[in-house]
Amino acid sequence: MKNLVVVGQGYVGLPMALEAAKNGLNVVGLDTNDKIVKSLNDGQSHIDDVSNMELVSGRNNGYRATTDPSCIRNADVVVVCVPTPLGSEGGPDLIPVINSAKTIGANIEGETLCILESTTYPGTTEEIFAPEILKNLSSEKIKKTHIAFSPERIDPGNAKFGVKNTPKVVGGLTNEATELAVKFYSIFVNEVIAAKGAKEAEMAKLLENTFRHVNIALVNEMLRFSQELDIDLWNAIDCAESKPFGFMAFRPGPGVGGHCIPVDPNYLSHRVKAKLGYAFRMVELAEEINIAAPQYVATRAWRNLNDRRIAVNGAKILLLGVTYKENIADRRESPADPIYKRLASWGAEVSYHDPFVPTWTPKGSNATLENTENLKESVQSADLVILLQPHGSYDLHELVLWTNALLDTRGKLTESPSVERL
Ligand code: SAJ
Repeated sequence: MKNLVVVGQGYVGLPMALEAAKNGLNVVGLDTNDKIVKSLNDGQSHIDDVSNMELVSGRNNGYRATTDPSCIRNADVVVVCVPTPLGSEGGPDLIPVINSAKTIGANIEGETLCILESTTYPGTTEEIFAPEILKNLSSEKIKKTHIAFSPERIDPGNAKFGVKNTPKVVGGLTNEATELAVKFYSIFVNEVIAAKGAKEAEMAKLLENTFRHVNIALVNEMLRFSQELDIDLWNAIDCAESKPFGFMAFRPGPGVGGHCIPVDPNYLSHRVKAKLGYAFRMVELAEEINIAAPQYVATRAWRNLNDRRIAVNGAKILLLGVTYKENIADRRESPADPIYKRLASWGAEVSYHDPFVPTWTPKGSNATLENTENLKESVQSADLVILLQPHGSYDLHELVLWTNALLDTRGKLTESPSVERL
């Protein structure tokens, strides 16, 4: 097992390719985007979590990128890390997966292990990925083609856990495929866990993210009635967190962003409905609650202004942090977009500050905003500041000193006359 091809050089494929190259494998990164391929070969990373220096050392370890799928002919292992965005019917859009499988089938030569890492519903590897690889192969080649699934567990911005030290789950369509996948990942991952099969490995990933989605929805819903019951849920969560077993703290927020948590659980509910005809109610309810979170923030902003006899129409509101979580630049499914839209629809003059976002066109609006130059001035002159993502570069104490009124949607600041917690 020396020659590896990683299909898709995004935030999942590239770090894995470089880690494998670091551990002695001959690695080719296959991507359809020739600009990305060129920049990778020039040592320019397009991934926040991969520095140019890491990329250059990857190149020195023999890593190269290409758009030419014939590289698959020499591969012992091909790993597919392509996007599976939410499709129009609520399930994953599997076109990139199908195209990758077709490409593998058209170029595969000798004994090859093919692994799908893209997040999808249980059954995809067996019912879609494998048939698209195998359908035009001779029975001889089919015997030498092993297929497995292994969920990606890349956490954007996580400085502590990376490819090597995040345990890897693998599940094959055959026991031999599982064993080969364990052997492959063990070359560059400290701990590899063999699932019963591909479906269990697919389900493990969806369970991980559905667990988060549902528990975030739980505290988001509890926050609303706690506020009306004049109970400080933030403090209650801090207290509950002292329990050393059987509890994991989640905290309310302005909404659930990213391309994992708000998306992956839908794949499961879509599959259950499509195959069994009934709803996965827990996910649907969590979805309903989390989607309403940004509107709840807008309503609390309106109430904060109203309590001070300031009309929201014409009010100057500053949003701090428009990415989907702190300390990263990723804006996918960010709650800032619906919050902006709702406040602007009420006539507020909304501006923003985010060290990671130089210009911002909120989804659903045709306004393009520039990042605020002078943070202190903007905070001081705003009728209301809304802290959405507490990026590490913010000095939260300074914000409190500067602001007339701040709505803290992350429970990071102690309440004071000028600071209201969501
Ligand atoms: N959020 C809350 N309250 C919480 C936790 C998160 O409102 O208590 C919000 C965040 O602000 C964000 C969204 O939910 O908008 C998702 O946050 P996340 O911490 O789950 O971060 P992600 O989306 O980057 O999730 C990734 C996932 N990694 C993979 O799918 C491989 C997830 O499985 C990880 O557990 C998560 O990172 C992590 O632990 O940071």
